[in-house]
Amino acid sequence: MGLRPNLLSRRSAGIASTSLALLLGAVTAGYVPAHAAPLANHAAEHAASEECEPVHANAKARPGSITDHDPNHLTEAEVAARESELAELMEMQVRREGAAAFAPVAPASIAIPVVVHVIQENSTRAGGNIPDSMIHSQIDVLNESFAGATGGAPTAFGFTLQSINRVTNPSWYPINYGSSSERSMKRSLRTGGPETLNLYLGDLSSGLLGWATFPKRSINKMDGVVVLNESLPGGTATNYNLGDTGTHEVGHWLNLYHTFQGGCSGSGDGVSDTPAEASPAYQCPTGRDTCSSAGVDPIHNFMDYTYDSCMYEFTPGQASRMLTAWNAYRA
Ligand SMILES: [Ca+2]
Ligand SMILES: [Ca+2]
Ligand SMILES: [Zn+2]
Repeated sequence: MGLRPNLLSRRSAGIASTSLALLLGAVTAGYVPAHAAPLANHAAEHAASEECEPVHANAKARPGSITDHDPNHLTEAEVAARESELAELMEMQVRREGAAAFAPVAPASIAIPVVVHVIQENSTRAGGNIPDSMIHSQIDVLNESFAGATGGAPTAFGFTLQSINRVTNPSWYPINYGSSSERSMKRSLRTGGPETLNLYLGDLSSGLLGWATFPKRSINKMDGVVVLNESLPGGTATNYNLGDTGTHEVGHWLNLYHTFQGGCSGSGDGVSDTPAEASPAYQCPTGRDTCSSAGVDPIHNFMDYTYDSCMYEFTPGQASRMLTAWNAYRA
């Protein structure tokens, strides 16, 4: 895809409806991601298959490109439906197991098994053959990020690499967001239960940096995280090659919304300690404050769209939200 690496920018999102796609944005004017189709179309396209969940595309694109489209942005109705489902699941679980089911736990006490699927077109680096060392570094970045070692709050999660599965299949490369080939890939490769993080690496369609599925009541084969191979530490995706696309996408997989979800009004991202933000922040702006409510924009948060070098934290509220979701959906 000719759009790489200059177009790499994981910022600029939009929500399709079911998975989170990070767009490697293009500065190219008028560039529209292939999956930026209207939500209704997306939903219809997926309605035929039970394995297709509404994906909230967490597309990241370059500044100035598709920022108006945000194919990854959930509508307020979608957020409301998800929040209501979570509340219901929590209530049922508390009834069954007591409030202890949602009690705090020690940092990094939950070890998430990670199965990495390296999708390749051929055996060359350009064909997706990235070295194991990059994958090990990505796992390190996840562990540091979620431990709060880069500046943020510690979370309950640690990550353990379970296996690296290399698959050469030109028909799955690049990984095409929302496509039948993506579904075929996941149906063939996904392993483990709801607790297992399946991480798919490859070149991605439409300049995307990555996408992920949110947890849902019934975890199916589509569950997982897709990340641009060259966004891993040491990769060629300039400004997005420190591994934070992986961190951001796993944040979605653990139920976090973008910090700019809902803009300045309403419940926003459902987290009280992330100041509301009107829109995604790109690069690493100084003094950005887009909502009159308290606090400056959380541009250093992993769930915004800034450069990898600019994002380094989760908040205690996000850590709590992820643990709740883990207990409700994945434990
Ligand atoms: Ca917030
Ligand atoms: Ca503010
Ligand atoms: Zn996102």
